[in-house]
Amino acid sequence: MIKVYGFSKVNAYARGHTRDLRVLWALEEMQLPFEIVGMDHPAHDLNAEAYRPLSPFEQIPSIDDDGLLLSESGAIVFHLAKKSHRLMPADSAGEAQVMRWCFAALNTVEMPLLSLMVLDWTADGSGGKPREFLVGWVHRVLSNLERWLSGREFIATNEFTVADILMAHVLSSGVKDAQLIAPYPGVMSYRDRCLARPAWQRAYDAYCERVEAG
Ligand SMILES: N[C@@H](CCC(=O)N[C@@H](CS)C(=O)NCC(=O)O)C(=O)O
Repeated sequence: MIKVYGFSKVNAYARGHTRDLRVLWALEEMQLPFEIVGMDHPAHDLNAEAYRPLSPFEQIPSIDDDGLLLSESGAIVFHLAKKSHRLMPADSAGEAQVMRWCFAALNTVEMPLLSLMVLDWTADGSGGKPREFLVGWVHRVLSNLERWLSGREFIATNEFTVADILMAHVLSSGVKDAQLIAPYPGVMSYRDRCLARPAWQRAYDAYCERVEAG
């Protein structure tokens, strides 16, 4: 049985947005059986020596799939898709497109969104040039995404894939300021279409019931 290491307790700001939700969503979509190992962030469960083989950077999510230890949300959902033959095309050209968009979600899109979020947490509010630069970077990425999504239902192929899980999660958890995404109706409706899936709702509701804020 797949063991998923996910939060049991995490600070209130992060609760509901953490990356274990990507894995839990994928597992719900794939209908794979799993058990959760709850990790208490304030109690430093992630920093335990025993956890390092699963997650070298002491982070969530990770999995133990019958002895295969994996971290990195992108690697985990990709592995699960290959294993279950779900949310992944059977042909290698289709698989390459899914891989392309998994990397795009985590590298090209998440990077500017996360950088801006971190600046806004840590800055004194004066903004200035660094913020102006990051906002420009975010708009460049979102406007290109808007163009790509025009006439497309999903990001990588005609079907919903694990790339959509990563992209939709990045576009929801990575955007704290609704004004940033407001000029991109195609991106917003794509994100909302993905988040309307029953598997996301089930994963999110179970997470909210289980994970404490602290
Ligand atoms: N690149 C990693 C990032 C994982 C990550 O940032 N996890 C956060 C939670 S969403 C975490 O464990 N933070 C706790 C910490 O770093 O102490 C992935 O996609 O899985």
